[in-house]
Amino acid sequence: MKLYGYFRSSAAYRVRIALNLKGLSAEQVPVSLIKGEQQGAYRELNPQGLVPALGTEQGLLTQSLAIIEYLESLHPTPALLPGDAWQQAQIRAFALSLACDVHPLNNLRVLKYLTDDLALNENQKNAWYAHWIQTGFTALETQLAEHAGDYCFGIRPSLADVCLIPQVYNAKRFNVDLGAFPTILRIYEHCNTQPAFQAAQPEQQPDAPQS
Ligand SMILES: N[C@@H](CCC(=O)N[C@@H](CS)C(=O)NCC(=O)O)C(=O)O
Repeated sequence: MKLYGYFRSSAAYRVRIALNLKGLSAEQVPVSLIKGEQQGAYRELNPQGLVPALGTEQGLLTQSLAIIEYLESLHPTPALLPGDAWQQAQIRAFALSLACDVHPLNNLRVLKYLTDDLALNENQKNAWYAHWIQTGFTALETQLAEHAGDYCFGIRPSLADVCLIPQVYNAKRFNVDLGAFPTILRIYEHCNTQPAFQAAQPEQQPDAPQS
């Protein structure tokens, strides 16, 4: 398998965590978003011009959650959607809140549109970014009170953590005030003590700048 990604891409980060939790490996193929490579030859492979994408023997699979559910079907243990139908749906709903309601509003191309086309300045762009993080996280923090343990849903990592950790990483990079979200931060800290999450961190990726 080949994973087309970028070290700072939250969506690629999700897939890296999922691969690591399942003990799977994929050859990483960096697509530099900062250099605009997603608009170049890569687009012939993936017309969406987004990362991640998973190269498989059957072809290319796009969309991080589709990729993760595909991996889950092929390698059911350890489960990222554990439990009965109700529990699985709850985990999926949590993950989708991040992947569908928060992340797309703060994606690189959206932020670039705000600054390059709508002429927002850096402060306005950052206010937009923080607003959508705080709106999304406020709801998730409330929901976590019902089911959080070390992880979003109890004592084992799930698709919820796979989506949450990259989003928190990104929010920190944009200096968003996360003081109102102690449970989210606690889970973030805990996950980052775990090897599968550590190995997926942006700084650990082959295309990350060497310090
Ligand atoms: N819904 C997609 C989102 C993919 C996505 O937005 N990827 C970002 C990086 S996190 C990207 O490739 N952005 C390129 C751009 O905005 O030009 C998924 O979950 O895979």
